[in-house]
Amino acid sequence: MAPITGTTHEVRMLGDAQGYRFDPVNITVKQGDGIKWIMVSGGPHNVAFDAATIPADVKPQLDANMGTDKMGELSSSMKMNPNETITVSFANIKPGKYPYNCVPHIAMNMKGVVTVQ
Ligand SMILES: [Cu+2]
Repeated sequence: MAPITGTTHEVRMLGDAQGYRFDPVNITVKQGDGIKWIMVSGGPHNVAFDAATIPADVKPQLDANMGTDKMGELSSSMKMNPNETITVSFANIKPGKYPYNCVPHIAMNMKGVVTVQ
């Protein structure tokens, strides 16, 4: 895992009367920053990068940067309780757009995009 050297941004994971969603849906970070996803409501939620869209030369580093709390490649464990978090480092991740989703709620369009500058 390449450690976070910059800012750690926050994205909330929500499920309520307004639907299932990441807030913000789109987030732009600098290489070396991190993102902390926070479980707020309506879990279980997780963070799963779309393996089909992640370049082959990014996949191993991004997977490593998700740490060991995972249920599969590029897919974090489920978070059920408020204030549980998932932190991912974007150190050594080349600039690009990295789509992700919440596995339990992908059919309800719980999707987001991380842009690395
Ligand atoms: Cu979800």
